[in-house]
Amino acid sequence: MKKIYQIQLLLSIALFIGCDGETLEVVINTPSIQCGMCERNIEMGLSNVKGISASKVDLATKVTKVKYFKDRIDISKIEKEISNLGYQANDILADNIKYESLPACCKIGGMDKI
Ligand SMILES: [Cu+2]
Repeated sequence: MKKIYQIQLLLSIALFIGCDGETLEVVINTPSIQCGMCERNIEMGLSNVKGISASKVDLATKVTKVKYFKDRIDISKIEKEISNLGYQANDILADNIKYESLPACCKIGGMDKI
């Protein structure tokens, strides 16, 4: 029984890679995220960006995993999109105006003040 499970797992990995010709996944450091609202801000914001198929923010490790279509968008544009949402993405600093418009809890150190 265990063997069947392993074979199925291998098959599903192979299928995943096989169907994955067009999409890539990148892990972007988003060190300025503070809380659950930040997670939603980024995930909701990126869901509206053409060429991005999925994103998942991990608050604990402060990284954002992004799946994207490589022929429609690239990493530097994704970084820019995250910056435009008010958050740092790798070496790209957050857009200042957008950052200022974030709720206090989403600003750096904001969660310490609550
Ligand atoms: Cu937040």
